[in-house]
Amino acid sequence: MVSIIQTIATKPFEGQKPGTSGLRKKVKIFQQPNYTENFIQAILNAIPAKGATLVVGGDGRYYLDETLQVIVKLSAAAGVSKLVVGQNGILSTPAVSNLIRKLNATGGILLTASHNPGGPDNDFGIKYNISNGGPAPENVTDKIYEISKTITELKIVDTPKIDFSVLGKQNVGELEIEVIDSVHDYIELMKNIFDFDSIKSFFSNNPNFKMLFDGMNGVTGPYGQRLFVQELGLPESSVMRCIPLPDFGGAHPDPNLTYAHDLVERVNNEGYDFGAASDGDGDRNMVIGKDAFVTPSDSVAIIAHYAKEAIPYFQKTGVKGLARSMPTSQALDLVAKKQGLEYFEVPTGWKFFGNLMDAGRCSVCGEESFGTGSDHIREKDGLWAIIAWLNILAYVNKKNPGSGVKDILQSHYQIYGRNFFSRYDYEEVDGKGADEMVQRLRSMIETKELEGKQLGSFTVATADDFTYNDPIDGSISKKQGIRIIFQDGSRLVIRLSGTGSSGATVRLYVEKYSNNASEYTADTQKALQSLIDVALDLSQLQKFTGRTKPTVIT
Ligand code: VG1
Ligand code: CO
Repeated sequence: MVSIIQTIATKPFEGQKPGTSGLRKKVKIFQQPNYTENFIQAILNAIPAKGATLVVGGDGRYYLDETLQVIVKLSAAAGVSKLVVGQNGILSTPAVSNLIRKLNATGGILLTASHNPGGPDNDFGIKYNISNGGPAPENVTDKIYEISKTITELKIVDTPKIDFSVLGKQNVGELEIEVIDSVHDYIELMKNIFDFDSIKSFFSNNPNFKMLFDGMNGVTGPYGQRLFVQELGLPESSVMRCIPLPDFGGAHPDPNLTYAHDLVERVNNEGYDFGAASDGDGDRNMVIGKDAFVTPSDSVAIIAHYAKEAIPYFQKTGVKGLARSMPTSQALDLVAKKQGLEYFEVPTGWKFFGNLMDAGRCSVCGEESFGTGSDHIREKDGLWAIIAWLNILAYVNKKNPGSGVKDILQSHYQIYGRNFFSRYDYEEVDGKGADEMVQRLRSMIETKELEGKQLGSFTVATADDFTYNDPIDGSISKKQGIRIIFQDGSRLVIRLSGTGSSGATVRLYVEKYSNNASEYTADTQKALQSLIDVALDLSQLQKFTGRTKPTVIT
């Protein structure tokens, strides 16, 4: 059947500029007539879409269903060959990345605002990923944005509503739509990467070792259920909040000590040895143990340390190099140096790791924002990191029975020293004040007045606004964050978030290194207090934002 393509006039909307990770706005904004249509059309025009195979899915948040129908109508008119969609539109971000690669697809459209809250009054998001499975790089997102600014018409095929609950193929004119099982391919991938047998024997040899996974009412619930209960044979009491809900049950699906407090409390009060959570779309992770919190910066360093010894995937591929985002602590660099590996410091946002991985120069990478991953896909991968920790626990327990998360942390510090790290987030502050604060720091950097300056007990070595020269494609990304590095290697970083949907979010990152073994068990906030004082004083954050306290401390 030949479809009838209709042309509908439209007008550009302001601000359809993809941020750190796609276009994220309040649902109400996406609901304006033609707003979502315009942005999808801009993506399809930018790809271009004729003959394309696209993987489509999201984290189940409110407005997913409506957007899926828009994608079908516009894709059919744009000449897309095939849409591969998760059942009920459900696919985690890592699962989409895997499917794009596995199916040799042209790209994928991800319907998520990740860790931002969902529901009619909260956030929705649309992100485009390219054929390597990773977030579109800036030249592609810039193109999408340019098209969105001048768009005048939409091309649609008006079709009855597609039912995404039924597995199998259906057609809209020339467009084939295949609805697939949301979790199957991803589970297969994990089983090929990790040593599931050794994890299973670890649990059966240690019947008292209990774990708890929190899906936070986000997309990873069904994946976690399948992995931990079906595959690893753990009891149902090992998982919680595993059904994706359109508003995440009113929770903020961000796995950190503040927003995952239900998990943290249960682990503390009910005697769990290992706790883990993932965010709305499944790319973030948090790992905690009995009396232990693993900072994401330590987590990626520890995974890199054990990768080749403990994880079958890296035994096959080797570990080619390591990379972290600029604000992430330098713990990973120490592992790279010891292992004689190349390492890279890239701007915030996963898209910068993709080039390094495609060029075979990076195997394991991470961000301080609970993002950890490897070159098995081109997104960070929450469940991957959680299973990596189980795999490492199983490995370490073969040599040292009874080792828990805390022991693994401490033995890492014994080898490398400890990089104390914390992030302060000031959410939804006044945008103007935040900009002025950053401008003031920038001008202090330009005049070089900070260099050599004594701030508290710290002396500034260098200060800059981070610029990244991509070693693979030569692209240059400027103004990626204010960085103040002290003579003892401690660092302060201040940048504005690129993922918020209203106001500005200021992120302040502090890092201090210690190789004094008597400090390895110290409390992070206490260890960092003097540096935090310096940061608040130097930035005059309170004056510019009116905030005396951060919204979240990690
Ligand atoms: C934040 C994090 C960044 C992460 C990004 C997307 O960005 O800091 O490290 O890559 O979110 O994560 P920003 O610009 O707000 O600091 V996800 O899980 O929301 O896709
Ligand atoms: Co996410």
